[in-house]
Amino acid sequence: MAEFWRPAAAGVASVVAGVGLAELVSAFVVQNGSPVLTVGALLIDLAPAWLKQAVIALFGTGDKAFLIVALAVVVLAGAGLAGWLEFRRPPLGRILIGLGGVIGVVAAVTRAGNGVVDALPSVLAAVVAVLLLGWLIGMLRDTRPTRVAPRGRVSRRRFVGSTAATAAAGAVALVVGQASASGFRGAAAARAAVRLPAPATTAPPIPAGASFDIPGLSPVITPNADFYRIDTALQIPGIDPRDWKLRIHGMVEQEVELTFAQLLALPLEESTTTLTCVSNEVGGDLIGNATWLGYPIRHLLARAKPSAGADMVLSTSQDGWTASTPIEALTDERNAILAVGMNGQPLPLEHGYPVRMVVPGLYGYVSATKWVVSLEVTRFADHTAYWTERGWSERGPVKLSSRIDVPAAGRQVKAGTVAVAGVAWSQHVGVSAVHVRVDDGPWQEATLADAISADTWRQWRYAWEATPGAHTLTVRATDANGKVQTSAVRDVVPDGATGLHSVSVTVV
Ligand SMILES: Nc1nc2c(c(=O)[nH]1)N[C@H]1C(S)=C(S)[C@@H](COP(=O)(O)O)O[C@H]1N2
Ligand SMILES: [Mo]
Repeated sequence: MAEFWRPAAAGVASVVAGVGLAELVSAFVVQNGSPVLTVGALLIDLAPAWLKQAVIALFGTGDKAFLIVALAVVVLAGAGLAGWLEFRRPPLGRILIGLGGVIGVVAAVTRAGNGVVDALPSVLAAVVAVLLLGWLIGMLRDTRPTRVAPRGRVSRRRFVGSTAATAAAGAVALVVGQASASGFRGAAAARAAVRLPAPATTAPPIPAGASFDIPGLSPVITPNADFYRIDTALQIPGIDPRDWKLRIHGMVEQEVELTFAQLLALPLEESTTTLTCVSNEVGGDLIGNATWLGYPIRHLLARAKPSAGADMVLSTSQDGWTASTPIEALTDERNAILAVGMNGQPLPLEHGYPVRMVVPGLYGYVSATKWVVSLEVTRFADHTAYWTERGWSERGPVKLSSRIDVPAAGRQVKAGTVAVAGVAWSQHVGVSAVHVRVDDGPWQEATLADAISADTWRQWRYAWEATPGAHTLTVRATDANGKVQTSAVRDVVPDGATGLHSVSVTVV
């Protein structure tokens, strides 16, 4: 076993150095070839719906950090194995590293918008790692005693020092490369320079009665920094707004092209819309409400004149992600927009800068394309979108739901009057009532805050006369059509969770 750890360490050091150098090269020379990010992105694309859901359920918006850590563990284990194999049976270790390089090349060239040059960092990583492994394993062999050199031709210490130096150099290159991914920095600077025009139509003011002042209750407008983030982008697309263009094409009479400057020159409208993820579990936090600034997509589609047979618009992000939206959701009177602003700021990079879609009433995966660059008018029969190819439903209307924010689950509260409060939503329909039940008691009507519009969530509160003991609170919303939120428990796959949110608390 003694001769497992030394060759394994040589393998790890070689691979860290190869990958580190490649990250450095992809930060400064070849933009989109980062082996770590492209292989991670390939894994995301290959992941089935249940796996995506399991990772989001476990790690929430930390799903990407989890992926990177998991990938690192697998790569390092593979590198250790390669070192050991190389020591026992050369050139098996170098062959294993070569195979890893092939995976990197495949991942790099199959990314949307990538070309053959983007394979260079992965090729470089593999070549450098193979050479270093050959060198380190050769040195390790020379530490063994021979007849002419009874204590070995090379000291153990020199092998250990070389291995450590190789690993350290690789780690530094990796960190510097990651920290200076230049496309991203450029986009941040360009965003800082954006001056949004004043809206031609302002959003209806938020009624004073839309917010209750209850600690722990979600604010009615979610600050940008707290807004949930869900997407497949390990590396946020860095788009220079001067290069941004939207193409509207497909089954249209007239193709339309729009630059960022042209978009900003249009009469922009402000609207407040609640966005929700289909992966949001009952009671979950993958939901937020913002005031958006944008231009109605229906006006742009009217310019393009869709053909009669079209029933879907396939929107594509600059990184190749796609969503299929029923065309009527983009042409009817609802506020489906191409958004450029979020709560008075240019869109944050992670929320789709410079331009995204926001469509009231539909889950994000079928409507809210960030970094959007293309709208293809087409038919559901002719095209499928990113998540529909991975087991999620073709249609994704948001389901009526409600959540208890306070008291938080597991809390201890004092007997007497306790404020129970939360939010309820049924985008594009509106919420008309919320009821709360204590244990198996009757449903009691909660007080609703004023609605901003049918497209936003609504706060609610209920004054509970709490008696000592363990209690369970359950919430249920009713929409503007009189439909009551179902208690039937359904999983998020394929088209959104149902069931009622409950929290258990102890009253003392
Ligand atoms: N380009 C791109 N846009 C995307 C996604 C994505 O993976 N890539 N995810 C969608 C999903 S599933 C949701 S729920 C919303 C989330 O938007 P947010 O991150 O701004 O909250 O973005 C949508 N737009
Ligand atoms: Mo989502």
